[in-house]
Amino acid sequence: MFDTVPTLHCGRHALKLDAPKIMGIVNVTPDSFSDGGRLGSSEAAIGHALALVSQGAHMLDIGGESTRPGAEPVPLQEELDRVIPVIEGLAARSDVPISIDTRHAVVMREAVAAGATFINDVFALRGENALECAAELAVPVCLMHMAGSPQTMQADVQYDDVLVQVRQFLTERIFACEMAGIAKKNIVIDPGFGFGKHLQHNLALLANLEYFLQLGVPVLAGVSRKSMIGEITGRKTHMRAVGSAAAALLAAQSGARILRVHDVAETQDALAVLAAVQGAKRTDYSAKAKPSIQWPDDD
Ligand code: 7PM
Repeated sequence: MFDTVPTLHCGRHALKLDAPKIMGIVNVTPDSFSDGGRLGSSEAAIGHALALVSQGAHMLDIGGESTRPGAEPVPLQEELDRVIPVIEGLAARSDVPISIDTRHAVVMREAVAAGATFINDVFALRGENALECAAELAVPVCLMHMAGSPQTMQADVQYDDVLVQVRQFLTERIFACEMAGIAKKNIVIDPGFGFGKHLQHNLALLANLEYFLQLGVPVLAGVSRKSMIGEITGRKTHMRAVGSAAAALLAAQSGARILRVHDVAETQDALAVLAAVQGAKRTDYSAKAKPSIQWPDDD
């Protein structure tokens, strides 16, 4: 799909996507690291993020939870107060690219000033000034598909063909980015598992993820602990690590280059198995080749 190995240039880091890379999720919300004070929760988030790096995360995604399905919008200043101290702390104390998960241009700008070098926008830069802002910041961006808005998306989910429609949307957003001056080498796409999708849609996307490789930009997949994993396994959020790693592995096998996950160690092990098996792949043999042994007919 790519003439050369796609490489994302995130500030001083060159993220070579020859093998799938792990993006560790760091939610900076009052409930995720609640030990009272603001400073304490920043420190807790930083500690968690550094633990993810030690488990093998190749990058970190910092989110102030304004983009979650069904979430009420968080005031801009609140989002900034949550994420900026964490980005500053991690920029000083970690050596992996830091992604900012936001749909607000102001947050993108402040986050990049604080040390973020990747923008993860579940709204695919459709927010006010977001396209212009991302073009100016000139860092790689992830464009995610979402049907509707975070408040409405699960309300009335209908697709004639989820694959065609999600790919069409992403094609249009890539075009809009290029028109705004964002280089194609700085674009990553994501079908947006769980965002305005039911299980059948999520499964269709995961089963046919190759369909998105034709767009010629790296694919990011985020299936970690999502309701689709819960529906398949019958498990509650914190018991979904194995199901999530299995789903991440399938995404990787279908060509996803970045896996956005909570359970970094488990995903790392799953990817190690994939790499080992891929390394033993014989290219001189194919299932279509004529077998050298002729089996006798059954008759
Ligand atoms: C509640 C429900 C909390 C869902 C958090 C979530 C993605 C993302 C999220 C994704 C990209 C989560 C989601 N999901 N960004 N942000 N792709 N690019 O599971 O799939 O973290 S929020």
